[in-house]
Amino acid sequence: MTKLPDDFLWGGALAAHQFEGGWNQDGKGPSVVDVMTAGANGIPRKITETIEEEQFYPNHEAIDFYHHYKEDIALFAEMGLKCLRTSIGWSRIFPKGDETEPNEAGLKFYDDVFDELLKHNIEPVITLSHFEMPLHLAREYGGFRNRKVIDFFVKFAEVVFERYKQKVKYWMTFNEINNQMETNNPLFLWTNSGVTVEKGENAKEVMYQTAHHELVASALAVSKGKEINPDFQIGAMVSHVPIYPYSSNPEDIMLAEIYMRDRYFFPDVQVRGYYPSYALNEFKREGYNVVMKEEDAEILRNGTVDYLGFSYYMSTTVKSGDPKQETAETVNGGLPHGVENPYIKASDWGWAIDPIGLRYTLNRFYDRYQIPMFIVENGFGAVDTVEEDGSIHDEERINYLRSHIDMLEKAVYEDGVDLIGYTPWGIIDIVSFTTGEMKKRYGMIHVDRDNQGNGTMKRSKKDSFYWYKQVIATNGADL
Ligand code: BGP
Repeated sequence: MTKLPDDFLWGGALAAHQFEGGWNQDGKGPSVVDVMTAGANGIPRKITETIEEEQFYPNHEAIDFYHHYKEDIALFAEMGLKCLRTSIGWSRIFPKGDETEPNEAGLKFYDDVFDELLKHNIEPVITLSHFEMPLHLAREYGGFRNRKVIDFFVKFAEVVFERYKQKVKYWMTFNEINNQMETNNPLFLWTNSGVTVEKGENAKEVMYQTAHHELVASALAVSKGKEINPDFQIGAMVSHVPIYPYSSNPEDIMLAEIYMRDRYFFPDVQVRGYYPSYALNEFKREGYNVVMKEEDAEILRNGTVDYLGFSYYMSTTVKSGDPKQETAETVNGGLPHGVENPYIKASDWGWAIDPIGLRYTLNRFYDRYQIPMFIVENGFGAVDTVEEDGSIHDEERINYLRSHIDMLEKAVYEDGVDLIGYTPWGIIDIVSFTTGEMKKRYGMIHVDRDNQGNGTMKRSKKDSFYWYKQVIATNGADL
């Protein structure tokens, strides 16, 4: 007897810019991630002004799904995936973003991909923008700082909703829309919104103004989608890293509570349809001038989402007292008061491994919002070893996924959470977002390609491929 509903959406998650390649094929324009160089563990990626000839850009070719899509989808089908989460490359459809007519070759590519998925009974779950804003909108308009970009995004959404309304039921608007809350990492505001903070500007004020335009864009897209097909299920998508208090010291408890507001701000607006009082109070207290139009409140109220999608990788912990000056992006999740949690271990990239945190997150979110939940990213980035005989024994990844699936099953079966699906991140090896590396592998399918773009692109099944196939075949009973 399984603990999950029969129609539970077992799947895998990907993002156009991290696996498609074909960055400039068939009319596609450059996106904000196409100018990001490779970094490494602890070494940030750089954002170049334009595409530089000699520079290696890991997302340009990625793993070339663009030319391997039939082979890869056949492998996903062999695993028994019920759904596949990926994104539509915004700049494949509108190369510059401000055109009036879409790029037909881009639309045709996704018609072919969705047809191939549906041929194998795999449900597409589509992210409209997964850090893939056309570079032109960032450079010429200033990204979502500029209210005009709302119209360009809604136009893009309308075109793809209309084109794929018979092929795609599950959508989400912006991937990890809340990353930009972490204003000490310029990578997030750039990839979320195509925005950079200029000298002398208040980063948080810029972020909130940008976020307001993006939240209005998300709500308008949801309303437009429901007009086009009332059966659409359109979600928000946030990155969630729960923040634990370091001790039962009330100072630590309250500090964690205050930090959690940063985690709740975006889903509060997208799920409830209005600004939370703690945010409006912050604007007033800090003197942030966030310009909102008369009609925005009604737009937000009418454009609330059907489900909450979120990524879960790790938890983080905060301790009251003097904030650490150095906020190491990984160990303490980039939080000034972040400290290591003495009860849990971390991955090679410093991401704390905490399966119970997933159950805790599901309970906190479900209790707060009372709408269906969808875990659309979860995974373990690690270095894999290809044995002499070509086999890949990725036990650590299996253990990570097994322990997290066990917890989501408890959240459904013991806690009564309404969970519609689970799509582990990087079902096939792809380019890491934060470092641009291939060696930080998440996949259950290995791709022969290294950090410098060398390799045959050969696909091979890891031990986790067979393990996950059995998990799906037994609807989560056999872990
Ligand atoms: C999330 C992104 C994904 C993915 C994931 C893993 O923030 O939504 O795009 O990249 O992080 O992160 P990384 O690839 O840096 O290991």
